[in-house]
Amino acid sequence: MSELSVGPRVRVIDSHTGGEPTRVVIDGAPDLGRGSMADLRIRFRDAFDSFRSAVVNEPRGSDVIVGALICEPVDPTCVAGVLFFNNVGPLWMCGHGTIGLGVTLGHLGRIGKGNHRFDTAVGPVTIEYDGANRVSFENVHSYRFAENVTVDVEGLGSVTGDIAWGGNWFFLVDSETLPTNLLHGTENQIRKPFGPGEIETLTDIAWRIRQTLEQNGIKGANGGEIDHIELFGPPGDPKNHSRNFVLCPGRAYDRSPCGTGTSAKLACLFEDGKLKPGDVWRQESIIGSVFEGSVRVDGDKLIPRIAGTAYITAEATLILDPSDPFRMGIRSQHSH
Ligand code: PYC
Repeated sequence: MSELSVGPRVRVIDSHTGGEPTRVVIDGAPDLGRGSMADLRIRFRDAFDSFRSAVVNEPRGSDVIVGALICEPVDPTCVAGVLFFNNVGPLWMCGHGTIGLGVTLGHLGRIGKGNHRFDTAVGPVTIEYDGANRVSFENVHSYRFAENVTVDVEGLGSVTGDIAWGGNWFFLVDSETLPTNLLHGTENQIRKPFGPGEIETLTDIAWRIRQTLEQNGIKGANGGEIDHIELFGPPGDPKNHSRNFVLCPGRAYDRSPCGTGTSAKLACLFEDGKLKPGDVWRQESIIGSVFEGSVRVDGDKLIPRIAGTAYITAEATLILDPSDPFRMGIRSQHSH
């Protein structure tokens, strides 16, 4: 198995979930061999990074696209295995991508209305598909790992947040608690509710927080890298509970409310006694798209359910011309 076994043509289906794109590879992916889904993720990361870059990076893609490689599931109760990846590497799980994959497999006629399971690098997730554009999924067990962690961020001062797992690691910060010189002002400052006009400022703040966590060795459980930063504040639409801004590992912001990020948020709300099992939490993204979230308790585990809609945007064949110097994509400047 090597990158050389990657053919010159790769068939993909593109969709977006609440504005956030997913590119599902349906043909032409490398054979990852056998092993657990976590093993396959490592093999994909270590042996097929150029393929990842070819699929999602420029000139065919962009920093925003999340790729989904479908493979044989390890768990026989699942209809598909899936590995998610972005502009800088593999993700553990992806909520908007799970919704996009459900709608993509429905579009291809590979699944119908009803319940189905996908095997991911962090375990199986169950989706419910309405046969058209709506998918809800039960995520993996989500939890808060550390509460009120304070870091001194260069240019910002003291910032406090929670570390939580929702299928990826998140540092969640209430934007209302950011240093007051950033809040409710004009130039380079954050309005309430924050909106697309603040994307550059929010990106800068979140990236500084991310780098500070890294520099200080602040991690999730088992040394997990905290590579998603979630800032939240009041909603733009009073029908919703909160608006968030999620910065992903490769410095692109999530156009959707982020399925794993909303799961992490639900875990924190639950642990704070602000959300009961069955309550519906409407999470808005920075562009105003909405996921509905709720939780159930299974023994000592908290299981979030996230619902959203996805739309197919393209059916395409990527051509990896051997004479093209950028055949395998242009490396993101935010790669490690
Ligand atoms: O929806 O979980 C998500 C996600 C992670 C990164 C981008 N979207």
